[in-house]
Amino acid sequence: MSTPATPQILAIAQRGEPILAQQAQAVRNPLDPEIQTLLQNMQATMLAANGVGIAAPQVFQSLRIIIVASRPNPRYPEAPLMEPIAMLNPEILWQSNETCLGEEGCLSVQETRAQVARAERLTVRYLNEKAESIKAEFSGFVARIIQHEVDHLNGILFVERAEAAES
Ligand code: K2U
Ligand code: ZN
Repeated sequence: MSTPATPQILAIAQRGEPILAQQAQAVRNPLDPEIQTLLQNMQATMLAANGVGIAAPQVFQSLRIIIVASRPNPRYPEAPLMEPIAMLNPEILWQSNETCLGEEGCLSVQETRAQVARAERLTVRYLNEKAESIKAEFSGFVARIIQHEVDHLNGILFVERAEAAES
């Protein structure tokens, strides 16, 4: 009987790595054990880096997989504490016209914070780690994380969206 592998802390790609500017590929076999292992390792890596989200390209896997794991933090004390959600092949189906400005950071862009305008609410469809199709609505900080992570799947870093620093 195979014992479950211990989660690995993976190297995080830094700004300038080509993989961070690529369009990630859809996951074709969500139930493949390699995908399940990648999900474990992405979550362990995110938690070790004190992140509230992570995208597969950040750990050098050009696949459309993100993990969303909001928790209260100094910049967003009212952020909800949530069980991490793995989203395979996430698609933002709708987003509100209302946007809100908020501070973002990135595990791939050290020592940088910037104000980014994001949609306040969105509806996303994705496959969960059991390959079940889920459609759900999110708002506020969690919606912000989802937009930040989906950007990673499309080769976009938050600094490319950052509002010009207030003069
Ligand atoms: O994708 C990543 O690099 C993880 C980011 C996710 C994030 C996106 C938008 C707004 C905040 C975070 C890391 O969590 S950066 C660390 C962090 C944590 C809480 C608040 C701000 C920055
Ligand atoms: Zn990031």
